[in-house]
Amino acid sequence: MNKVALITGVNGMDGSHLADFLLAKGYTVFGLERRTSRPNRSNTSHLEKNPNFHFVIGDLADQNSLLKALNQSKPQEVYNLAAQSFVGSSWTIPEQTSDINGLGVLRMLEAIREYQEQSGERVRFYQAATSEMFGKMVENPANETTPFYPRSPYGVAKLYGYWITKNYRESYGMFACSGILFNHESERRGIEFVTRKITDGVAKIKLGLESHITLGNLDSKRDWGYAPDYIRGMWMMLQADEPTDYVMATGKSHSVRDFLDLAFQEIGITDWEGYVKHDPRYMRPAEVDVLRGDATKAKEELGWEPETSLAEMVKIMVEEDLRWNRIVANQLSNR
Ligand code: F7E
Repeated sequence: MNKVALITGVNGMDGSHLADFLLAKGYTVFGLERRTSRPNRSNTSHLEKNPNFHFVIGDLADQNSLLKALNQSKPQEVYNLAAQSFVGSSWTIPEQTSDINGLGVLRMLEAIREYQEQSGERVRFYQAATSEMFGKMVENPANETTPFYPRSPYGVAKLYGYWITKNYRESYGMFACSGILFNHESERRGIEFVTRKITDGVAKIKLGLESHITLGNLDSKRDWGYAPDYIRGMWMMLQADEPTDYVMATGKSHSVRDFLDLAFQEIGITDWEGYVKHDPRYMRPAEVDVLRGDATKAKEELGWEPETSLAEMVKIMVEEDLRWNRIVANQLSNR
């Protein structure tokens, strides 16, 4: 019989890539979606007619809706990818960030416990933890034993999600694990994140639609990988014999400037300084200066490794943003 998975945050970058990945593996996939007057399905509209894919209404802020979603979908695997995922906004809405990214994980774990008890079925649970938990980086590169030092309400809330997942594994013997994923990006990334902001901006500059990109701190460094590689890692974690936590990273760190170099190269510009403006609005009250991960455990135990280089990923993202911006520009000029 085909496996069934429930994905929270299915409309996001990771959720939509994971849905594609699991459907290709023959899963039936349920995607948890919050009730809104106009759902944002820009990453998932292609799934609407797939007979093996179903949206299910639910919210990490509403415990009972999670139990209902589990009863409706009857999954063997639950991937908790829903979150307030933008670090910058976590200072503006710290309480909501903590509620969803922290307590939301607890609500899902409790719902799974209840569902398991009622149905007699076993569920494997994946929690989307993050390199933001390392924040100030006590050790570089960071691995699964590195002490945490979060630098934002986002990182602090995610740390609760990580610990409660570990605690439910140890308290109740649940198959529950966290993927401590370093930054991963794709052409489906939200436009507010620095990578997509840059590739979209570069595409608009190339097409004559914009004259510059406005950014904050260009010196911060991130360990950037390609999201579909990390999605494969999430799935591998839930196929393992034993539940445990894994760091997933490329092991290489690049600055925002390096990313700008690669993106502008794609449109034939080497001297990009004149195209980038600075605005202090995009600076953070406390910055994570550098992130770099050591994914040796995932490589040795799961055989996981990232396959796409940063340059390849930037190329994919710029090409997709050129394609998309051309379509929008043509539509506007035909009006
Ligand atoms: O910022 C700097 C900014 O917002 C990256 C999320 O997936 O990865 C992501 O969090 C860096 C920061 O991602 C702008 O200050 C400069 O140092 O793209 P970001 P993030 O904060 O690293 C982690 C692993 C997650 O878990 C998160 O959910 O870029 N930066 N200028 C800027 N950042 C933004 N957004 N916009 C700027 O204009």
